[in-house]
Amino acid sequence: RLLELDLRAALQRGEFEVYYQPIRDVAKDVVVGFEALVRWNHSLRGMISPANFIPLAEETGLIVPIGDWVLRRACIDAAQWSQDVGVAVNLSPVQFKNPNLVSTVKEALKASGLPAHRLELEITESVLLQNSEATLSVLHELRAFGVRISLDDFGTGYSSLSYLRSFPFDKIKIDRSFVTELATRDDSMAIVRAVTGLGKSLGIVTTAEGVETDAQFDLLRQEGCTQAQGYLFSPPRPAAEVETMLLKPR
Ligand code: G
Ligand code: G
Ligand code: MN
Ligand code: NA
Repeated sequence: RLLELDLRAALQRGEFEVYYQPIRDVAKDVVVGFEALVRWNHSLRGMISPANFIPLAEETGLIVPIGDWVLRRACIDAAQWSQDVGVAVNLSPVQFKNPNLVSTVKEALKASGLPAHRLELEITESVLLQNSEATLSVLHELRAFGVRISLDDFGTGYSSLSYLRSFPFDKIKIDRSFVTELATRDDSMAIVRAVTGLGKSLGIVTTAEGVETDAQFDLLRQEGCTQAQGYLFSPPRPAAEVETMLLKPR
């Protein structure tokens, strides 16, 4: 069983690593960015998925120093890439309770030299659920600074549509669960069509997550979805492989 002590030790020992998954522009069929996804390279247990330690990190508050580290690492990495593509970093709702979030983001940009417009912060609907006034002001401040804000896992939480009115998101990420059944279920197809249409009407980029087949990709292109991400192109890979992923034709 994982313990808080293990997480603290991992941070001190530098056992966390950031992997990157490419995000492709559907119409142009080129890589336009990468999502940063943390991994724990445990000395005894090998690579541990964030699904297995993020919940504990959130409960113990350690997601704040871990999330800060991921953010700084991702900005430093992205500033070194040969192309000016974006980098998307996931933010936990717990990180919004930290009054230093805005200054942490500004510091990470300044220290790395990464222009603010290349950083995207991915938040889930649950972020907007908690004390929304403070959260909204943080989001507005970040956006005013030039950072882009994405709504992650769209369609899986509660009253999704109202959130699109509460904040001017730059991007909607269509949850994998809808994309998986795109070619096999009419209702999933209808939902993806509605969300891409919504994105077009509102002037918001749409990104389909979890694209695994050519059939799914063809349907997304047909519907005018802006971007796609998934195993069809590449799983998340170590930072050293970013340049190879940038060059890889589909
Ligand atoms: O990378 P995937 O392999 O297994 O990630 C599983 C889950 O962990 C996803 O929901 C993803 O959003 C989350 N996750 C991955 N990296 C981070 C991170 O740096 N911060 C936060 N808060 N969540 C992350
Ligand atoms: O919650 P979030 O969207 O941040 O999580 C991204 C998660 O989705 C990561 O765990 C990542 O490894 C996973 N993922 C990315 N592409 C695919 C895919 O094509 N299929 C599946 N099953 N998972 C994917
Ligand atoms: Mn995400
Ligand atoms: Na997601």
